[in-house]
Amino acid sequence: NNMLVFQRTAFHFQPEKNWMNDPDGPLFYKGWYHLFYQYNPASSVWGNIAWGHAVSRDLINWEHLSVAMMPDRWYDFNGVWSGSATILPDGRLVMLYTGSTHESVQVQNIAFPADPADPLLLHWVKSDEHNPVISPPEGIQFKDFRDPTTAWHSGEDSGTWLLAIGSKNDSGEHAGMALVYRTRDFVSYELVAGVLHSVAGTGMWECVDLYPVHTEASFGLDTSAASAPAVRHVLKVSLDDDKHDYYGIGRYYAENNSWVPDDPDLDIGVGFRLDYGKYYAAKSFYDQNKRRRVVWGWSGETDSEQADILKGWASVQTIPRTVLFDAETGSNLLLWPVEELDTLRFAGKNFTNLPLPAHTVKPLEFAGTTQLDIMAEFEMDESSVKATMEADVGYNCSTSGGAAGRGALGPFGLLVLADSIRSEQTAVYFYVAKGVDGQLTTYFCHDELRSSNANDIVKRIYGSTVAVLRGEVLSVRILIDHSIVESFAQGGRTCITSRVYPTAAIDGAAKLFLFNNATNAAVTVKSLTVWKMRPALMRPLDHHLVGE
Ligand code: DQQ
Repeated sequence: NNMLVFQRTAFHFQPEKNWMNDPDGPLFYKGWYHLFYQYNPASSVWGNIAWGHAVSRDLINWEHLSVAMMPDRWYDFNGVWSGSATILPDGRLVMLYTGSTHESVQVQNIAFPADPADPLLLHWVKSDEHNPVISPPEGIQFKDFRDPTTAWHSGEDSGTWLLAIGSKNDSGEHAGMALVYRTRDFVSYELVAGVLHSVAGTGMWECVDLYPVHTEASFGLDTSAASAPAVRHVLKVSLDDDKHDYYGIGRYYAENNSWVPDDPDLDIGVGFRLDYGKYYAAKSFYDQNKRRRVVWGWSGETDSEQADILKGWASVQTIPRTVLFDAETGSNLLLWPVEELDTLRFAGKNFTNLPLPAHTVKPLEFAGTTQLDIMAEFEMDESSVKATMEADVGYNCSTSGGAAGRGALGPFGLLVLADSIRSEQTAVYFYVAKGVDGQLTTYFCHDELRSSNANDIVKRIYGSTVAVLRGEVLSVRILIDHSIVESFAQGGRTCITSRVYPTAAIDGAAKLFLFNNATNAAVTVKSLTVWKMRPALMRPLDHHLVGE
């Protein structure tokens, strides 16, 4: 089936076949980036979870390696679940992961490279002598205890490490929480009193991530970097209940085991999301090679399980994104595709000052539009903003009319993966609302409602507000890769990932359009650059290439 073949991505990470979910234990070691991932070696639906493994020189081109860890011990018989890598000061590596035991109890286990001199880290040894190293503590349900983080130095003394594990307190509040353990040798652990953080009503916390960000410098920080005036700590949590990744920015106090959000209104569950679309179980790592923090995120399928079985695969990883604190707004992160992605660009074409009056749809002349990187800047005409008299309050991307809805100052943006008659299209757009006080609020959304004519697809309208500071134009970067559309508004303040399954808008039939469905706003596309994207290398490791 042609359509199913077409959905495979060309520059996003995917195993050769079968099911994948969370990214695990990402790290840089002896010249190679390693990605492990939740993997079913036997089929394209979730189950038999093992750790798949791939390596890369640049985070974009990948060589597939053999499965790193299979569920072959009593302490991980029902799955080698998610976990993280810690690189010790002497260069040794420790992998901590959750095992679902033969009785489905969630325990934490350790594994080490069989040969630390092997840059590919091909073989992993689980510590049968010590595993499980942590079992669910008193008062915690045995299925609510998983996904250990990378460990960080506690600061107490150089030999002590701390790490967090996601859980839930079921005493009525349905509070998700992160527990912290202390260890010196990664073999024996002690539960630290209290909880790192907890939020009532959020349910089970999966794939917790805790890391420092610099508030002024544009480089990343090691997970163990000490607290300092210009350092904040990001707490990221994957909420099992609604399958979104939330983060807060705050202060971490090792001395009393607590993380406190800078703004309580932006706490986990109510504040920002790493991505507003189909994106879950993200995990970051500090890339000591390029001194940056990089986050991976899992983008699952939104077609049917039956389609996944026919395709023989399910899920992709989003393009790894660098993570920085947004010094301009002082309140959110900036996520941006790693710079290495730009090496796949070719045949760039630039358009400038394209008028986009209210109520127009314009095709963009550009052939071959299924693997693209697009950067666009929009500017609303001042006079049409001034002429908008009526206040527009309570807009919400998800419950709005999407790209077809009409407000005074939006929606406007791009239609991607569209066929010429637009029986299919995925809309990426801004919507500006003028409040009673005359202030503008900008929303950034994806409308998937017409993304496919197939009838087994979950289609949504995703999005959120995005901060636009004085003097800034509206800007968006869009990555298009067959069945995935990843967008970054205002330099990565708001990100949205969509999975789409066009049936007509494929191959040469896929087109790009600019649209403005506003009733008032006259918009100018100040500049728009489109690049075609080469496929990334993604193949089984050729041992002849290894060396150096
Ligand atoms: N996926 C893993 C768990 C984790 C969940 C199991 C999040 O460790 O909590 O495949 O997607």
